Amino acid sequence: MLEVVDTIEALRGRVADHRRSTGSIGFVPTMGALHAGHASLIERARRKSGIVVVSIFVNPLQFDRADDLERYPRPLDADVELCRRLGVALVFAPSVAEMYPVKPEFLVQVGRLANHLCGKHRPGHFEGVATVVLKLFEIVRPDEAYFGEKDAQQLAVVRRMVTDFNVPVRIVGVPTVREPDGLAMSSRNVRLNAAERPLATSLYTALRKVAADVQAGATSAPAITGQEATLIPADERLRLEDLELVDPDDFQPVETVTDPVIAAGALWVGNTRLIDNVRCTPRARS
Ligand code: PAJ
Repeated sequence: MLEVVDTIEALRGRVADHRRSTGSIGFVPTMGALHAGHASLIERARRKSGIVVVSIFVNPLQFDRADDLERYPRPLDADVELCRRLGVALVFAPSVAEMYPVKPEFLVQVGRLANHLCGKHRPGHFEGVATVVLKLFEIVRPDEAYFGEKDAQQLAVVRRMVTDFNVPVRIVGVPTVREPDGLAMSSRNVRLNAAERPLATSLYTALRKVAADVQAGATSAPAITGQEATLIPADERLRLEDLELVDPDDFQPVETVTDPVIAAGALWVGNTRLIDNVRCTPRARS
């Protein structure tokens, strides 16, 4: 039976009850507007963990633009219904006042991992993510927590944070779930209008071509990304913000590809910023 709680105290009480009866606690933090990508995290958690806790909280601390925060979809009833169908035991859906009763004086500062890509273009974003994830870990105290590879930089930040702070949780990365045409599922996709939607797939097309180039033996990152950026159609509604090859662990740009790298990109489609990434493995050297 699914339970929905909105206070930290109630959540802690219910988690403690479950821990006594069912063993391990799996945790899937989300901002709601759940789709098949979130569902795959929950299904993975259902297979591995005793019970699954899902948090639904649109975290103001990680938004750099007020309009993005305001426009973020919040279909709570549908989200709870999906969680029920997926066998989630507990949904934690706190208010902003419950999570931040006063303006926080302490934030998790992120080092080099936040210097590039989303960290560069969205100042304070990863500090906001790391801070809320650490708070949620303290509230839920999960044994395992599940994060999507869709947000590869976020996954790297969370992995490193639990290492640096000795947080006793196992982080599990889950592959990106895509629409049939390749577009990575995202809560922001609903903002794309009918004219914008077909344009949005061009980022994944470019990223896949980057991966194919690396696989075929190309090694110069600027040459590869410069070439494949041209796959983004010249359209006034599209603006490629990033197309970079980065190290999978520290997210620093790579100039010459010798080991596996992540090709990461951000594309503005109208007023919506979409991100995606693909892992690239160089051809084995003989
Ligand atoms: P949100 O964007 O709701 O994503 C919640 C989780 O779902 C993240 O781990 C994200 O990587 C994963 N996810 C999103 N789209 C996916 C897809 N297409 N395939 C697989 N996984 C996908 O990420 C956040 O929320 C927040 O930053 C949060 C971690 C909850 C902190 O506020």
